Amino acid sequence: PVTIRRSDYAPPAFLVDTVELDFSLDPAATTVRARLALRRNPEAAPDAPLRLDGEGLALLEARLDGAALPPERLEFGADGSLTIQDPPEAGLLETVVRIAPEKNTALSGLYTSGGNFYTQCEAEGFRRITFFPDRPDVMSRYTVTITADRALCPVMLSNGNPDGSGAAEGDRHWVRWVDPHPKPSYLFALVAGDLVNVHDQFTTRSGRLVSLNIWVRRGDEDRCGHAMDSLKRSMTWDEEVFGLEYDLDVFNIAAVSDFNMGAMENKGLNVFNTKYVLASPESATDGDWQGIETVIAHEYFHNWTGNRVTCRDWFQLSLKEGLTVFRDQEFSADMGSRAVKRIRDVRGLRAAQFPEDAGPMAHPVRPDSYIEIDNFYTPTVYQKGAEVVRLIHTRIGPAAFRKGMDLYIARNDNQAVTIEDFVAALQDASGVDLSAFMGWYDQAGTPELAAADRYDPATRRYTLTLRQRMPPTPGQPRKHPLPIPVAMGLLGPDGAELPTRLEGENAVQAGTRTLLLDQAEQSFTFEEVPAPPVPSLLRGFSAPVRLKGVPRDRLRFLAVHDTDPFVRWESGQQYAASVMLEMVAAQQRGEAPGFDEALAEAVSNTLAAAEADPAFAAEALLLPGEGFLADQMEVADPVAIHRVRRHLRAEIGRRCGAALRQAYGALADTGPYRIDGRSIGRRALRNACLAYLAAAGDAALAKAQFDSAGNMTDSLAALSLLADTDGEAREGALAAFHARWRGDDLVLDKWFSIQAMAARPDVIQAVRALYAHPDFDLRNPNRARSLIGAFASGNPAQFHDASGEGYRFLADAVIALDLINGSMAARLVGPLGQWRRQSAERGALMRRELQRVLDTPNLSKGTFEKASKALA
Ligand code: DPP
Ligand code: ZN
Repeated sequence: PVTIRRSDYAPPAFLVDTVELDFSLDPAATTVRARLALRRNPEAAPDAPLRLDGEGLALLEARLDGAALPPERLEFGADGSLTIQDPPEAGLLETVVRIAPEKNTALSGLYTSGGNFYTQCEAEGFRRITFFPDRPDVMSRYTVTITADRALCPVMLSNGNPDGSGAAEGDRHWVRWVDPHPKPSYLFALVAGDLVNVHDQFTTRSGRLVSLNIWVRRGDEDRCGHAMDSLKRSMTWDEEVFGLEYDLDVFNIAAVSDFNMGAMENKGLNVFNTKYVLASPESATDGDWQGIETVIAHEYFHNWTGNRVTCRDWFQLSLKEGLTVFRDQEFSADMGSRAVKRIRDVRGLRAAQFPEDAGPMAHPVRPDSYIEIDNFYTPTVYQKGAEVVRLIHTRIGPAAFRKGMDLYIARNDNQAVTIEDFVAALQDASGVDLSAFMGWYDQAGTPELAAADRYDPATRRYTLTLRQRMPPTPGQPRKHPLPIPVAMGLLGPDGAELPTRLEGENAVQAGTRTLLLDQAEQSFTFEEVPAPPVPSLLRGFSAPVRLKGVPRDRLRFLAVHDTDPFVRWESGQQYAASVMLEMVAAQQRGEAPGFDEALAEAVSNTLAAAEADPAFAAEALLLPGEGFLADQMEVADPVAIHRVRRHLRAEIGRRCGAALRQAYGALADTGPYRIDGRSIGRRALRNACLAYLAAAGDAALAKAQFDSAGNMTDSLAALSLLADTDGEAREGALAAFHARWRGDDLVLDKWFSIQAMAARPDVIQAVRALYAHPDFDLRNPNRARSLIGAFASGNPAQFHDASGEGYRFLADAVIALDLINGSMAARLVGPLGQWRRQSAERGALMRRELQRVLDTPNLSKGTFEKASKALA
């Protein structure tokens, strides 16, 4: 497989101003006629060849300006591409190809799902539909005509606005779609089939009436309300916050149950995984409702950050993804509790991105090279990319950021640009030199931040010294310091926030201020500090770094007193993590685990104050996750971590039983089911209490909740606790859940996941049995993730079982899946790559399985890249 390098970028040889596509749909044999108005790119080398990407296409016809191209002018590449010999400077190239959508199990290009047609073209799926320069810097205007059997495909959709329809030969009919906006091929979409729509409308600020439609299978119409509401809220928010309006007369969303990703922002025709569209109170959890709001917003926001202004090449992926995640995070923060949203996002970043940065696939937010671009739709490109945008936002402030965004869009509209173009706009609008921030895009790894301080009572000066250090990552042995905005404040001995004045400033500042650490080490001296303060650092998690070495007494103090809710939460978590890591060490030495009273005290305090903000209290009650703890150990010990966490939960459940039971009872919902922030927070808190009580041995309460639950959140919370237990209640609940929900794929996914993540010694056998279950289908990405992904990523103690059986299962599944859908297989192989963090024995077993994957004939290049980099 070939490595593509960012430094090799060259402009496209030919541009395509317009594309006309005629589809004649048939599941077994679809023909695609493409007319490309080509011209040589004045910015490319004058003799660059006319090479069109293609993959698995059967070419039926090729004409240039109306004349058939003789075979000697057509050169086919081993990768499926087509090169036209002696190309003209400009001309109309017409090709006809045949493809078989029903055989397309990779779900990239044009495929069928439940008898309907869908496309997925990002990143390189368009070449599986027609011959084309399939790269984002070729932007074209598309006219798409679709013909199909009227009964099979009553609905036929593509990008842009509708432009006519009519009868065709026999039982067929046609529709035409015209997209007035130039776009790259990865934003092309086609959806056709027997679909029904939920309709609404939206009037933009400047008066454009937009028809909104969500297209689903018959029977799913009544589960689209939340997605539609989320869409309208997103449209309003983008107008109000960024001044960005929708630019077509229709906005279509189509939901499909076979989908590799969460959703896709195709111009005017978003295609969504059903998971992020369909929701009813009975079938969706609170997490699902929030996921829908976020993903709908994310894809909608791409219309400007991604579609109108797109990426020059795939190395710039974070230009659209990091920025759009930042925008959807801000949207969700505005729709609910900003503090809780931030806590959740940071939790997610640490669970997925920090380990990636510390593992074999560590890469900068803007990677330098790749073999398979699908492997770079990562937490680093998305979540860390969003953090980097946030850093700049923090550095220049919201008003300058908005000015910078306006400038970015004004300068780059309808163009394919780079991350430099983005940073340049923010720099020019703010007047702040942002050049050093490019380091965040180009350097992989998570910086470590440490603080030391000194208070001098004689001069009342307080000096805070901040240090950064960055461990090496694959291919980047040496790192340079990055600019780290450290939002901070000082607390007095009584816990009150002190006003601050830095040496050289004339006036004191109240509240949070931001220090910029841009050297390896820097000292900041505060004057007129009345007493030795406690510093509160990294408020709101102002940079994606690991803050190390805060003493436990300060963590306890900050957890109670800090004015910043993020630091309050964080300090509690860090305190618990430090205690738990010590318990893990004791466990490894064969000592009794012990118990730190402060943890029970913290739970009691949290419960006592929970009424003010139940969602925050629920976050504070959760102990640090097993992955988070493993990530802080030199050599992880997943089994010991799991035991310690279980032990601690049981102890807390026992010691705080009365308070937990009392809170559990008081939080019971009496009224109708509601999904507002407060109701969601109350359910989260109540279920956190239930989890502690169950850990302490009270399975009856979980069973009672399962039997009486009126919504999926409560039902699933109880079921996941029962799944950890032994005996009849467990079997009965799992059987009842299956019987009730076997017709609902999204809910059945949860049934698989719960069993895959259960804390039981026989999970591997159970997972193997579920793999053979009649409801399991390896070809459906959601189902594959729900079993294989949930087990390998969500059940570290069992996945890392000393027998190596967990590793063997994952490798078996990856090898089987690679034949069907290489991109999904590559995604799932990841956990085996973390072998360096495991003991020598586990590491050897993991490497053996990686090698077995690598030795498989005809491995997809994506899985090859993941497995070979993991072994390197
Ligand atoms: N569908 C993916 C996303 O929206 C890739 N663009 O992030
Ligand atoms: Zn995106």
